[in-house]
Amino acid sequence: SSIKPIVIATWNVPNSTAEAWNVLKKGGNSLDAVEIGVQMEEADVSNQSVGKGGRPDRDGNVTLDACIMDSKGNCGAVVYMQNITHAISVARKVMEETPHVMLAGKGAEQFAYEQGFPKEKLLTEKSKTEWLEWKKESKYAPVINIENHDTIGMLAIDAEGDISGACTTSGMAYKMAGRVGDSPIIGSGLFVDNEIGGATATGQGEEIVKTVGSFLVVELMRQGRSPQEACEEAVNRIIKNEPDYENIQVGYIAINKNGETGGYCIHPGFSYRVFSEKGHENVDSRSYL
Ligand code: SD4
Repeated sequence: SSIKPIVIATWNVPNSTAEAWNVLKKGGNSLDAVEIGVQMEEADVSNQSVGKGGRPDRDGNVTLDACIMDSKGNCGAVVYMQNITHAISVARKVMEETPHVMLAGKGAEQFAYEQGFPKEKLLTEKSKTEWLEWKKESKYAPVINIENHDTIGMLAIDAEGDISGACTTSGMAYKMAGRVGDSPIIGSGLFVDNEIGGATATGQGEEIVKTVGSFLVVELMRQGRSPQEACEEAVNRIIKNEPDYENIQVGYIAINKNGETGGYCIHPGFSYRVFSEKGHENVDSRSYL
């Protein structure tokens, strides 16, 4: 007996999972659910790691990364995109309206305007003030402040049993200009295989990319691991490769075709939201440390 519909998301994002749940409960598909769900965080200026209000790069520019993947294996992504709040929806347009998977920078922005997205200023006064404060020392040490890490990755299974996922972020605060993380990279920040399940990631993107984390989690589930075991193995892979792991946070969440879920991270403090008929809860992820 599988649990469906169901939606899970990185971090404690009750509004986003509730929004996605509303789509699923009405019989909507998982692709719409994850898009509408993560849009909430993109529009929320109090979330300083996603969309509008996101922390800028070290030059003061807010640059967004996002990707989306559907149950048929289609995907779309935007990287290093400025001036557009809903990066996830541009990623979906890349998937549906172009022969490509990924658009970057000015090209992504230009495409977004052609698709009717409004130009918006993404740097809020709050994020600007904090950046100016940071600039006084300009200490380029992308130290993981685990509280800062609220990239949203979301996975959903609809009533038909079809799985989709979305991931969207403004990336690491005060990153180098042009830096792209894991979040828009299919297989790293997000991966969905409708036969098996899906996974998505948050935390220091470089480590996730180096281990192709979300693809790894899904492939481990294919080999018979539970979502929990698969997330643990993917984190262990980072621990093995990276002597500096105590200064790094990475978190994975996963769901399998039966609607079983799991999550694991390096440092305590990461949690994920689960919303199904059984209820709506914030689950504290188990951690390596
Ligand atoms: C990145 N994974 O760009 C993202 C960062 C993140 O909350 O998770 N921020 O590396």
